[in-house]
Amino acid sequence: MVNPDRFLKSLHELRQFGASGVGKGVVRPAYSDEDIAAREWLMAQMHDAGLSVHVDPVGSVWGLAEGPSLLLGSHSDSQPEGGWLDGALGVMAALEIARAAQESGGPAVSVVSFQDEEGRFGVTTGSTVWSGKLPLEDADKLTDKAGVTFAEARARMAHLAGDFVDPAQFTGFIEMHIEQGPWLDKSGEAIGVVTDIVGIRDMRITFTGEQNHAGTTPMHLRRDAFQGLNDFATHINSTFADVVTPSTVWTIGHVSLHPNASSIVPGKVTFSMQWRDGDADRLNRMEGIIREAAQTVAEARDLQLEFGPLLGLEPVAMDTRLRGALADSAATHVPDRWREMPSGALHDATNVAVHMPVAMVFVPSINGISHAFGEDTDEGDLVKGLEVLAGAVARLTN
Ligand code: HGY
Ligand code: MN
Ligand code: MN
Repeated sequence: MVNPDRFLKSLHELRQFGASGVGKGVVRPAYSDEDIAAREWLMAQMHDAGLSVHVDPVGSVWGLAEGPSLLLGSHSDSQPEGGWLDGALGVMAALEIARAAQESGGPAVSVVSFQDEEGRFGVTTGSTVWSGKLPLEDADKLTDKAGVTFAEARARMAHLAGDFVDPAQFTGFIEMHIEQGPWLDKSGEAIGVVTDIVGIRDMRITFTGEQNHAGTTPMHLRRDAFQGLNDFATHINSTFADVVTPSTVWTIGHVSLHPNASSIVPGKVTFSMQWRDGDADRLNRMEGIIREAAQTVAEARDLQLEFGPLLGLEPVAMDTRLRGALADSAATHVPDRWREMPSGALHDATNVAVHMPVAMVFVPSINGISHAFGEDTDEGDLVKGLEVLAGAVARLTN
């Protein structure tokens, strides 16, 4: 039997690593001191749960049961400004189910916390490398926004690291997560059983113009990198209209403007361009629009244009059997208060699907807030999620 109090206590304990001081916010980006300390704490918890503890070369932390096992988990790194549940919930639910399994003599449940799910370096970097989609040598060259390489960052965990874990020992993977959107909260439902996870593309774009004096440079002679970005954003917003659906999303979330001073015409801007959709064809068509829009703007404003590497993940459908076990369990624990739904957020499950059947279960996010300090979920709903997950594990392992 899972112990809801012990599960909630563990979640609150994990929150202390990088607690932001604003609400239940957390600042625990991958490979920060707080992230590494949290991972060391998690290793001790896994050990106490009778699991064999292992850290892989990228810093993902594994608690392995003996023999073939069902894998549960998520990630424990956070966004630069994140909440206490994004990722942490799936790892702590997994840990609680593993502890309960140890107390009752089964079933075999392993636990994972993947590293850099939140993409300080790539997109779900730790699980992407483990899946084999991204060779470690290529990942090592990725840089964060400050220019630190992935190789340098993961070296901070080298004293803990062993080899990659063999996926053949796992019979499937289930990731519990907060919804991070508004639908369950709005409808008053407690559980979402995920049907599929959207795909994503992510690319850095740089416009280089000419840095100059903001008082003396006539408007028609400027090669202003910021104005290039402004034109680009307006251009794609109108051109996408012919291609997108109401569930397509795109975001320019990070902008680095040089030299970022009031009295200087900016000479350079590097920004992130990210887009997501459930249809891989649409993602490709959007890429075409983005490249063309950037080219058009660069020519019109006499800017140099540079595209960074295109990172991405394909849309993935959840496994029917695992998803069915979650649906059965939800129908038992919260009859009439659950639904099937797609995931607009990315998850490690997308990468794990390369190796084994995967499924996901959501609990509501209050007001649909996530990737922000205000992220929260009613504790009653967290416990419902744990019970639905435990019920699915029992159905799959009996
Ligand atoms: O961005 C995402 O969807 C994930 O939370 N990293
Ligand atoms: Mn997450
Ligand atoms: Mn996230």
